[in-house]
Amino acid sequence: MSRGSEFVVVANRLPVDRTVGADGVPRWRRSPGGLVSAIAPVMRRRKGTWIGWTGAPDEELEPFEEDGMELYPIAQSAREVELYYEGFSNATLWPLYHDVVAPPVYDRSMWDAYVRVNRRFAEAAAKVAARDGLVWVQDYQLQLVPRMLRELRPDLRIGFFLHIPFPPLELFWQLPWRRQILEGLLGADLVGFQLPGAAANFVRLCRRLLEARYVKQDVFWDDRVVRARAFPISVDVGELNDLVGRSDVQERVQEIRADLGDATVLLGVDRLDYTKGITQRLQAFGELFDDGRLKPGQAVFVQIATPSRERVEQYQLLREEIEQQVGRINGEYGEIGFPVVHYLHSSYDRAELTALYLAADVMVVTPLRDGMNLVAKEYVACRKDLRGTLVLSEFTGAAAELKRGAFQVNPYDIDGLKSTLMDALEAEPAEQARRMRTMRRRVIENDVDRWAHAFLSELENPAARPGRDESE
Ligand code: ADQ
Repeated sequence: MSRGSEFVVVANRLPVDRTVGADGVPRWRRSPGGLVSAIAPVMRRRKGTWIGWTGAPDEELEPFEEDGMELYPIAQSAREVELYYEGFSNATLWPLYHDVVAPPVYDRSMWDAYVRVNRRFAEAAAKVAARDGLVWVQDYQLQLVPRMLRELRPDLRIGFFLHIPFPPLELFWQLPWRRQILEGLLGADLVGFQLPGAAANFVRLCRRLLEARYVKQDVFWDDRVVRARAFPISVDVGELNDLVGRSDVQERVQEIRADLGDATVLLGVDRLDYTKGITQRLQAFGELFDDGRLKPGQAVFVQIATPSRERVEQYQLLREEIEQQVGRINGEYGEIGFPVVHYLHSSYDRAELTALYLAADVMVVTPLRDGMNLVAKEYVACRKDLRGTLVLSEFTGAAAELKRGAFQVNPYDIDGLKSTLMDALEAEPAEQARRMRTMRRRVIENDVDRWAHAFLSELENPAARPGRDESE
């Protein structure tokens, strides 16, 4: 790495997971998901390096190569994982940025760890990036990196993308370290958000909190122009298309359908997270049986909820609540061998997930707040057959693009959710096809490659456009 990398990605996690091969030897495997598959080709083309954590505490590893990518591991001690990752990232920023649907924890030792770990990432990026290189920092765990990196390496072009929502001023204002976070982000040349509204929140905060001058979504800071823009992320349509075409996947769809009987299948696929609205959707589904609008045998709900952030208290409480709910509904309406809610904790591979999407009649996506929600887009990308309906919360980023084809809901409105579930369940094939076609057009047109390309071209082509200052 003597001349350094022209392209550097900085993310909390490396794009690989540890596995054990058939021979018992530990190996790395590329992590599933669109972000990695969109960025990996760019990494190979541009001699890229990815800086991130392996996911194991107290692990010091030398840089290594995997799948054509240079990987640069960053160590985190067990205490740092507790304070920086589980603490400031996931107990402070995550709830604050998701409409405070759970109370954020404000703790100074968590903040100190956040600063310390962000600095470690920034120093690594400063070390590996080539002169005038491009650095792309990902997500809320690393919001201080742009500024720290700029101080170390003013020659670099720095982009930042936030995968989660960016809150309105009234909420962000709570944060004791609001100024530092904002100044951290302003170290970038380009700050990307999922939606234009989030970019607008950011610009408004720069004006109110820092008294920064701005024109439209360009903020003037430190003799530089920082662009705030929206780049709605998407899914790898090509990969999902290939999976849908596989005979083993199609066979698996038949098996799943046969196992579930004649019932209409509703499906939820989420990380077990309080922002996803899992309790609201289960409550609505349960009440449809209470009201007699659904009968056992007529509909089943398959809820896949992968455990996540299990050491954070709010996540433990949520898990207990959902387990009780599922127990109550099944106790009331299930029969031996035929539960009405199938609640599964496993993490599935892409093929099994695709089979589940294809087996579902109604995909239920009801977050209370979500930056985008890729599950909704994956479902649409898989439904080449133009069957199935999507129930989609208004509070997801995906709703901005899919609202015309989806059955939109406000997940806080349980009666509304119940009626919408029934509408989606009862939609005729012609209506399903009409809606699905509308949604597919958007998803196919704007897939994850297009997203990565849009962000990187904007970052590479700085448009200096001095204009009238709207803040005056
Ligand atoms: P998440 O909050 O994790 O992402 P989401 O966008 O739905 O939410 O992505 C989840 C991904 O994990 C999907 O690709 C899904 O297929 C996969 N997944 C979920 N459950 C799984 C399981 N049991 N087994 C295997 N895979 C599973 C954050 C933000 C979102 C934003 C994304 C991307 O919170 O708003 O859309 O980043 O920017």
